[in-house]
This record gives sequence, structure tokens and C-alpha cells, in this order.
Amino acid sequence: GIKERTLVAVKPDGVQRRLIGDVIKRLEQRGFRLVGLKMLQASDKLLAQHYVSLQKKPFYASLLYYMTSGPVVAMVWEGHNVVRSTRMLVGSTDPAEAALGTIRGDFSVHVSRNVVHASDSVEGAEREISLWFQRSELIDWEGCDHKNIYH
Ligand code: DAT
Ligand code: MG
Repeated sequence: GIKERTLVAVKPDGVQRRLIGDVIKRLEQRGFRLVGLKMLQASDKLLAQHYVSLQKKPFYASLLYYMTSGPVVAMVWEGHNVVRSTRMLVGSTDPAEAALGTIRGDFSVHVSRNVVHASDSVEGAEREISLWFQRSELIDWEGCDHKNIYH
């Protein structure tokens, strides 16, 4: 439905490299709606929950170290098929495999510094959004362009 939501986060490398605006620009111009936004220093506890499925990976410790190395910008975006479309817009996990025109394909080189996070399923998005945001931090609003983006 058009109320589908996804979690996007500009990772510490993206923040340091001044790419927050580029990430927001691409999601906005696609027609998605920003319903939550904050900058934060993510805690180990939050990231351990966020990346629970990667606990056994050899890169897990360095991933958490990197993700806590500086501020991240967490966002919730809403729209029709926003989870799948945002994954397409972000590109493959390894920037070497990411198509040009995607965020990772245009702005990154190495898998361990791939600029942005995006939820990979609707269920995953719901889980991640509830980890990163309080309900009161999400704003339900309708854009004046709604009828031009949808039918
Ligand atoms: P994605 O971020 O595309 O959903 P993922 O969930 O498989 O990818 O992994 C989460 C993050 O972990 C990924 O964005 C970067 C890091 N990562 C994944 N595979 C890695 C690897 N082989 N070496 C180093 N970091 C890796
Ligand atoms: Mg993932």
C-alpha cells in the first residue's frame, strides 16, 4: 500500500562526506515522503538489535565499530513499494556490484563504507523503525502533490 514505510540511515561515512543531502534528494525526487528524521550517535545496544542477523559474521565487530564511529542520520520514508524501491535506489551491498545511478554505485567503493542503510523487507522495516524511532517521532502528513504521484 501507499502507507508502506522503510528505514533509511545515512551511515557515519555518509555523514562525514556531506552526503546527507544527496540521499534525501534522491528519495524526495522519486516521490517518497519523509515521515521521520533525526541525527543521533547510535549506541552499541541499538546496533546489536539492528544487526542481530549478522552477529556471526566475521565483519560484525568492525561493522559495529564503524557504525558507532560518528553520527548517523536515521529517516523513515513512506510510499507505494517504498521498501523495494529504496533498495533499488540504494544499490547492491557491495558498491563494486552496485549499478551506476544508485547511491552506493555513485558514491562508494568498499562494502564496509557503503554510505547508507535501507531495510530489506516490509517486516524488517517495521522491526527496524520501532528500534530507531518512537511512534511520536513519526509524522503522518499528506503532501499537496499526492494526487499527482498517485492516482
Ligand atoms: P545491506 O546493507 O545491503 O542490507 P547486509 O544487511 O547484508 O547489507 O549487511 C549490512 C552491512 O554490513 C552492509 O551494508 C555493510 C556490512 N557488510 C556486509 N557484508 C560485508 C562484508 N563482506 N564485509 C564488510 N562489511 C560487510
Ligand atoms: Mg541489510
